[in-house]
Amino acid sequence: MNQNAALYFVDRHLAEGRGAKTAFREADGAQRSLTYAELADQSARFAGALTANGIHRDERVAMLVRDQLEFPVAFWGALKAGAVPVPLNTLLAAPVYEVILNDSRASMLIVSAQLWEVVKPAIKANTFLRKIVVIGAAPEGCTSHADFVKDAPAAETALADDDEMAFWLYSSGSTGAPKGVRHLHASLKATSDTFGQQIMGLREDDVVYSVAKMFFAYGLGNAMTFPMAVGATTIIQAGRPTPKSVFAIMKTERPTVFCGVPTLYAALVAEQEKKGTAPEHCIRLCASAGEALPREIGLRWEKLWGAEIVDGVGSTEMLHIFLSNRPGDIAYGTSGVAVPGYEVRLVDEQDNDVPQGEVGELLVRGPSSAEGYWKRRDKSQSTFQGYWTRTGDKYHCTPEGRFVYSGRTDDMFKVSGIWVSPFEVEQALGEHPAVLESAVVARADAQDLLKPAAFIVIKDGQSVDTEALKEHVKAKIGMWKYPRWITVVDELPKTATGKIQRFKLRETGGE
Ligand code: 3SK
Repeated sequence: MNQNAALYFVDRHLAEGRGAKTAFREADGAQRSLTYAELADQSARFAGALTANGIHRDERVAMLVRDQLEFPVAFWGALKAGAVPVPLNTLLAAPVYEVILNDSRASMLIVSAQLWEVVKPAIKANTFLRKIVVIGAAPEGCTSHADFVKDAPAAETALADDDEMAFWLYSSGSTGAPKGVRHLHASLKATSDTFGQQIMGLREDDVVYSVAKMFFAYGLGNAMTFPMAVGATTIIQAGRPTPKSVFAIMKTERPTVFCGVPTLYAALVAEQEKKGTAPEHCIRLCASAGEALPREIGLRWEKLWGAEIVDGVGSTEMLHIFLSNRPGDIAYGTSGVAVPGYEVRLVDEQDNDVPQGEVGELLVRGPSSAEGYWKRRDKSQSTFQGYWTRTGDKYHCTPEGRFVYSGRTDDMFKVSGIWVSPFEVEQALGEHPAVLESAVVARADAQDLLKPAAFIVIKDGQSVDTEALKEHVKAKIGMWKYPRWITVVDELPKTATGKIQRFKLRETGGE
């Protein structure tokens, strides 16, 4: 099937009689909804408006759009026009938007009205943008989305090949400048065929709710391509998912599949345990990614919700999850095994496969790897090595063949000559009843020797004796690994995908 991905994900549903089915429903804001037929029509008219405004094939359309109905309309509309949508993280600051808008050389920006003030300073000196469309009331010099599409003719879907560039995502990683990750049309179907269908087993009657937003690779699959591949319905939430809003959505919107991140699972479990009742929901299956799900959280969630969490690992470069547990075969505390269609290897610093049980860098091969980074030949060559993609994640494999996360290649450090994974220390801290979450970094002591330093967030209403917490870690994982310094913080710095930004903590210092 060598074709534009929009034909498979959007227009196919009309031919298959699903036009009247709700594709997206907003859980907040104006609580609007969109059927598959409306999406097909509105995205074709968005494509027509792009062409009418001189935005042509291969030109980038930056999307600073919250999770609202205009997100899928603009994304699929851009693909239908042969243009390249570039969804942007809605949580960034103006200087980063300035860098990304210049780096991508986007010709058009579509932005939610609520985000206009944030991005406005970033476009002052931009010489590439020819059109700015605002979803909501348009400020001077911009066009409202309603006016943009008002008289636009529905465009024919542009011809595109499977291996043709479709869209970009900007990867911030845990350090460094944002990199444009270039993805192909075929990768969207590859990830929904593999993780979406073969692992999650999504069905047409599912109602999917993902707290990960659609501008993340994880959310793009969960909330858009996976449900759309089977004609299911997605509940979208423009606002920030807090335990309160998530509980309310579970109760009123009745999702059957929930896609979360470990921090939120931890907060939901803590909140529900405080209530001392069973949660009200109809969830049959959950997914988790972004960082490894602590074993305890998985077990406590399952006890309360009676639904398994399929914990997996993916990357922006691979578009979605390639290593995962499977429904009915979950080992909490591990990332499971390779998703069908993907192969993984663990290698040492010389790129030799490590013996079973030893820690190595995870390499992955599969049908959704990106074509490379935009304008970063060096970084592209060191990450995308032939069929294999380097993840920068360290793993080891259990005798049962399950992969266990052991930190980032760049976060591991040695204490007294022995490798310490910050993740292992964080797991031990997380097993203390007062600790909600934690992050561990290396810090030099008075002798200039590296030792673990911990930043912890305490559960509501709890307090902690830091000396006792050090003893708790010693008892769990060994004398040399305990954090010599513990700083209590309100929250941990994280990337948009929920990964802890340890580099920020290294810069901050602490007690
Ligand atoms: O961080 C992850 O595990 C992930 C999963 C799916 C898609 C993208 C990412 C970064």
